[in-house]
Amino acid sequence: MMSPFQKALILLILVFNCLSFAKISEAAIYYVSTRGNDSNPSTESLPWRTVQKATNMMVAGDTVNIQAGTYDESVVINRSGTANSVITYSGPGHLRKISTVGANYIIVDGLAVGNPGGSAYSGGQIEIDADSNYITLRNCLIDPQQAAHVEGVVVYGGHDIRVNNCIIQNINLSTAIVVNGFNNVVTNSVVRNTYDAHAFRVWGYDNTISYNTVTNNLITANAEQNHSDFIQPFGGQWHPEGSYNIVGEGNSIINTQAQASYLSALEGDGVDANVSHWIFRNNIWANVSHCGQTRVPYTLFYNNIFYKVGNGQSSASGSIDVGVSSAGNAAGSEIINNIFLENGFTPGDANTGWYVYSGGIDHSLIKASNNYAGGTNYAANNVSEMYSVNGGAPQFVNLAECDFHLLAGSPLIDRGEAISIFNYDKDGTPGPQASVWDIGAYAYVPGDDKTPPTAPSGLSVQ
Ligand SMILES: [Ca+2]
Repeated sequence: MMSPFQKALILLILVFNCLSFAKISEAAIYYVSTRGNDSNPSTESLPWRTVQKATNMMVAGDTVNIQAGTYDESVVINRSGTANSVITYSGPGHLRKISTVGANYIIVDGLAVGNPGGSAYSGGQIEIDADSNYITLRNCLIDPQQAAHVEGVVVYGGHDIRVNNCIIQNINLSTAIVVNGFNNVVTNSVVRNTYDAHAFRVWGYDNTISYNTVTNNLITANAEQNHSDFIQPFGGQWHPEGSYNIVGEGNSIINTQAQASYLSALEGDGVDANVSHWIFRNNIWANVSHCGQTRVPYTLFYNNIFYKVGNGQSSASGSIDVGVSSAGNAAGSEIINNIFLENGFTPGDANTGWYVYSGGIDHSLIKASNNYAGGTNYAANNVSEMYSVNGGAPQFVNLAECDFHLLAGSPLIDRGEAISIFNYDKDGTPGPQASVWDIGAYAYVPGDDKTPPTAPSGLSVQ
């Protein structure tokens, strides 16, 4: 029988042990260098040689600093951090490939990733498996150096994946970023210099593609792919999980040969996956050679700008083709508060200089209103828009530089319809300004239009 004193002593020892245990789990910082050795202690002066050594050793809270140089490694990350103690892989080193397998709470920051050995292989340069969640890729350069059929980043199905401020380039006959799963975001990144490749393919649900720049997506003469898109989902036998509640917002797709979009609900055997409810808002498509299309129910286009989209088509087209075909039916779609200027095969054509309906889609199932179409005729193509602005100069700050902010005298100010599901413009300016929405991706902010001020008069020197 223990005395009260003995019991208290044992309790005290237990508490002390717990505190001691907590104290020893401090985060470590490791170093990897091309001049290192994996039997080193991994200090800055005595670093490891391989990133995989770090991958095998790190626990929650640890960081590895991968120093400059090329590491001919395809690293597999399969150990997890926690919500409060992530595992961080920090650059600037250059790896061949990174895969996560069942890993959570990982940050990959400032690395270059892609094929440094020059040999091609299938898959992506960064692959995040379906059992990996809470993964952040940021400030990375992802470059397969035109190796055919190699993707940049592939998210196979996890959630809470973030790709932020990365550059993905030199993608050939593949896709720069593939997203599946849910609650995943690709933002503030650049996709550039691709060859017969798509910038984005997106499946799953509640995923967001925002504030990215897509430019110089080239279509070569001997492409084995018949098209190249800014963004594409499809259903059918290959993707029965579908693609729905997807948001594309604030992106700039500029100076590129790709299609503006290519949204089809059905492909392959016609399995009816749920591909629907896509939202495009506050995006700019400018100097995009090929038009977009949607065959997806409830594709919502709000406050976008389409300028010189589809000028490279070989036949009549507009900027976006909203219709019905074997690929699906865009019934329920909405086209509101957008700008259409000089689009299509013949940009001045009254029928095709803006958006078009195709396949005999029932116009009454589409809501189109409050759009601006420059120099074209809204009475054409059997479309009658309510509250539109048809023709006249839109008065942008600098059209030649694709600065689509509105000048004070623009006829697009206060001509938009209030949209309930978001309330900001491409700059993040809360909208509507002055209580009434404007047409286009930028809300007019009084006094912020760069209009040369009127010279003051009536002043005198005292
Ligand atoms: Ca306004």
